[in-house]
Amino acid sequence: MITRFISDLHLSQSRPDITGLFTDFLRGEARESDALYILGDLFDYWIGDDDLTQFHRHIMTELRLVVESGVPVYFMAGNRDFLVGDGFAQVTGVQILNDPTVIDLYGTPTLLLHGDTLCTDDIGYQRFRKIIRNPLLLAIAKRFPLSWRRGIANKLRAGSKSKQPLTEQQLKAMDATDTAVLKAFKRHNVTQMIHGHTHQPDVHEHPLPADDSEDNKVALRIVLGDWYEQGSILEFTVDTFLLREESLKD
Ligand SMILES: [Mn+2]
Repeated sequence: MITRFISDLHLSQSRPDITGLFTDFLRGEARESDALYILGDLFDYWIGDDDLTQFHRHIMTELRLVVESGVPVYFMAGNRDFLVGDGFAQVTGVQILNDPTVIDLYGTPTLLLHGDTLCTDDIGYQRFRKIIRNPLLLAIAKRFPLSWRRGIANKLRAGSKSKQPLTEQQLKAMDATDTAVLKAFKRHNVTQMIHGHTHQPDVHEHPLPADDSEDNKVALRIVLGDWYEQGSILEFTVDTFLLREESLKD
């Protein structure tokens, strides 16, 4: 059987092609999974579980059907959809995971993160994250009227370049740093990590500091791709894995 991981779909009403690819995935191979993990930025913006647009209802129904087919679906918030909450979980049956979480992936302890906490060179972003993820501020923000939150989201969105492919320099500045990656491996005592956020799908091998008792070990870090010009799916089985793309239909 297969456990599947996806992230950074940035679903929005303005991209029916991506939404279509995702719903095809949910109606098809997702239902033949041991579990489906969504590691953040499923939505381009999520301003609260009370923002029940027709588009959001559609996505929630599709997720519910996967859960009802018997496949556990897990969601970890990204920087775009950290306001996904209990209301979303109740309607969809999706289980919310904290960032970070360690799971047992076919016998290997595996660290799951959205990935933004690893991008420590992006100092401006880390400062912004600290402010917007402050629990007190979040509690207040959730009480803002929906129309206010929509206004704020639209402003943030207009100022964001997420709709454009990033330059190589921008990508490097927002990539995970080796220091943060090694720290995370150590802190959680794992040698396998899966995350998204950087939109740079790849498989990295990180040599770990030498250990007296054993030979030098290597830790595996798999970075999921975004769903912008294609889909990106990580498939894990008991003995192997495959990070693959799914083409958009013409
Ligand atoms: Mn992100």
